[in-house]
Amino acid sequence: MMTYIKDNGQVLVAEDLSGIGNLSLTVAIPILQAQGVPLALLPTSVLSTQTEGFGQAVTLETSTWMEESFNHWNAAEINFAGALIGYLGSVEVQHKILQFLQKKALAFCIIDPVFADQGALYPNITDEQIIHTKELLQYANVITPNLTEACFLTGMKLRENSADFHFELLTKLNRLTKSGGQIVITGISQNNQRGCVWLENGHLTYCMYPELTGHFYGSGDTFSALLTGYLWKKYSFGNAVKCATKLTYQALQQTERHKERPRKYGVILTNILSLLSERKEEEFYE
Ligand code: PXL
Repeated sequence: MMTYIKDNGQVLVAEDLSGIGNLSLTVAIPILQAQGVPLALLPTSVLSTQTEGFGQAVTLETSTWMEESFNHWNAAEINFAGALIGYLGSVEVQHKILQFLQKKALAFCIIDPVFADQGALYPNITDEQIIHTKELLQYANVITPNLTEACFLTGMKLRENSADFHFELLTKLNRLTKSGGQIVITGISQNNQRGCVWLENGHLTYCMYPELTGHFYGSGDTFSALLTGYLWKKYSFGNAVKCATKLTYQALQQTERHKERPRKYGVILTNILSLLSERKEEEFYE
């Protein structure tokens, strides 16, 4: 049986709005809407395209508008039940988010530290932004770095996947979050499978699906949005991670079937959105 949560405020979703490329807000909005989460949207920048594969994107800075929106929300007495923080394209934007988190002290705060993948930083990301990302993580009770981001955040070298390596990464990442914070590392590859790892009562736990070929832009944003929705619906952390991983896999399977469509256009969500709105996905874990 599903447990519906009493609506006690909006969930802030702070990510970029990219004109081309199904990722960030473009995937978070439909996923969270289909999960019934009340949203407060904060585009942390407006871009002509996502930053990879299309050349230099045209960027609209939104940090001044963000501050004014926070002031307006205050005046309009908008309540916040939580936040999902994703891609933040500049130090100014990070600073505005930090001020918001300091003021609100939210108990439900998911931070996806989006700044790198496949062993490298995303275009235009600076070392200074990584330092500020760490500052933000202190306010998170859930963080969802991919393996590359986990290494940058902990200063550990990317090495052969092993249980010891994953345990060490998770332990070090734990020190960066709010006390009692939970961490799930995505983009783990093992034995032709791909998925994520987290600690369940101190034990390493994996959720893996058959590896699909190639890179999927926006897969992390899809996962963090799904996870936020399930946690908001009060699934246990382990079940929320399993459901989010399963649906992310289904979205990537659908994306992969469109062989002629360049991956830089992001993730195709149509199948999982109908699963979410028909609530079929819950049969597996409830
Ligand atoms: O999916 C991560 C992401 C989010 N937002 C923007 C990006 C990327 C990855 O490249 O460019 C703007």
